[in-house]
Amino acid sequence: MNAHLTNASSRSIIDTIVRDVADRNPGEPEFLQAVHEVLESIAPVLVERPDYVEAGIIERLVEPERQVIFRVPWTDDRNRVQVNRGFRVQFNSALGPYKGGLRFHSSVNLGIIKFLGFEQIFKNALTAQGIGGAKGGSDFDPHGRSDAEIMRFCQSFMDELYRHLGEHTDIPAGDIGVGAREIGYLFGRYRKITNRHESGMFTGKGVAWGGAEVRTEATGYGTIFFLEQMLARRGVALDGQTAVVSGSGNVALYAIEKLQQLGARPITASDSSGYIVDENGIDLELLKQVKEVERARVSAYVDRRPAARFVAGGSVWDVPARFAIPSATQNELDEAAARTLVRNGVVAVAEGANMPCTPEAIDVFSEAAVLFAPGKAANAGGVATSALEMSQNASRQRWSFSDSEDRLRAIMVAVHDQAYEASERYGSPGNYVVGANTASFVKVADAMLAQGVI
Ligand code: NDP
Ligand code: 2IT
Repeated sequence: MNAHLTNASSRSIIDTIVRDVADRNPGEPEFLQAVHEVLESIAPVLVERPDYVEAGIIERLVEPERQVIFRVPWTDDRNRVQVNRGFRVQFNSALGPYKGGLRFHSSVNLGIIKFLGFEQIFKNALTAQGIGGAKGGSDFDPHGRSDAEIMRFCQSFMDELYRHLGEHTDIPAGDIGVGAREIGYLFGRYRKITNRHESGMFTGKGVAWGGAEVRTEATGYGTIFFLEQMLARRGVALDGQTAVVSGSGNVALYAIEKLQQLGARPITASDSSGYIVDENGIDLELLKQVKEVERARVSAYVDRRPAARFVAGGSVWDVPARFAIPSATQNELDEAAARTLVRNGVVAVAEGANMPCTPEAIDVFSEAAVLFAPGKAANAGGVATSALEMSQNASRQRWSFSDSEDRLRAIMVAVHDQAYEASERYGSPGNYVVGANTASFVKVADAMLAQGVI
């Protein structure tokens, strides 16, 4: 059966599966968007590999191996009981233990966690670090909560989640709303419940207690390393050019830092209240002070930097620049924003966030021959460095900052090259969406094929 798949029959198999996924997962538009993007890319792979179709690889890939939803009750500072919902979606473990971050944000629901977990399967495959894909989180909103409230929430969250975790089973890390502070409380509670100091069951830990050098910087740095590779292939310089960056969290701050180290001039940052523009280049120490130390809104930056301006609401993509680094959240850059960027002369877009560009925006970049790096490739440096943290924990070693950064850079070069080569092999040279999706899909599919129907 299926010995000779044509392009048309391979597309029709994919269309049927996409329809089936839509029917089986109502009310989960982000998950469908992520599935659609991956499956759209892999038709040329199926033409060559009818054995994947016969083994039901795609139908199995789009169904998580395990999904956990749980109650997270906690008491706020006014002694009122609050109830949130916790999630962990263990999507695919063909390549290694489940690995992926936790997101605490009011918008979190099952569909969001499934989209993130699905993306994580392919991203993790690209890193070549032997890690499966997962994601978790809660609809808890940390904004404005005291440290004590954050701690009580994290402890209650871990009271349920711990039974599903372990260094050989499932290893979480941070994502939106989960940084060093939350990881500390989560890790501490896990230790207390299990009576084990199992360093490798969480990544993104403080460097003083088992964390890896460069993990904090890794996602932002890695995104810019990927950008550097894309530009080098086209002979475009990074040095001296302007960049618009969205977000002002972990990914955005360290994307800005690496852009500056490489001689570029990032001129924006944002949060859900609006964006700042500083034509002289962002003062990173000030921005870190505002966001990481004071945990204030991004507008506080302009109070101490009179040459900069704050725009409430609005779109940071209205600011003209050569490069765009969306680093806040999904679907933050739509078709209209993409057209504005193109009109203003953007030459490359690298996704620091997960799925920040809508499919229509990606089409605009593609038509305008703008270099485009999809998140599952461009932001893979975060999880790749998490895997380096796991290696160090397992071997009780500590690698220096510069050694770790060299390893991160080498991984990002390899991620770039794999994606580029696959884009050529499957007939879309320079299309990194096709390249990243096909290169990673083949790795996961081969592992699933070898391990039988499970
Ligand atoms: P942080 O919580 O550190 O920062 C998130 C930033 O994005 C904040 O400035 C936040 O503003 C803004 N933001 C979040 N949600 C929204 C929204 N709905 N609308 C507008 N702005 C929003 O998160 P990270 O920097 O860690 O994550 C940013 C992105 O990068 C996410 O897509 C994440 O999945 C992805 N990513 C993260 C990795 C990591 O290692 N941390 C690894 C790979 C990808 P505000 O405070 O106002 O909400
Ligand atoms: O989206 C991501 O890759 C992350 N939030 C990081 C996951 C990890 O396990 O380091």
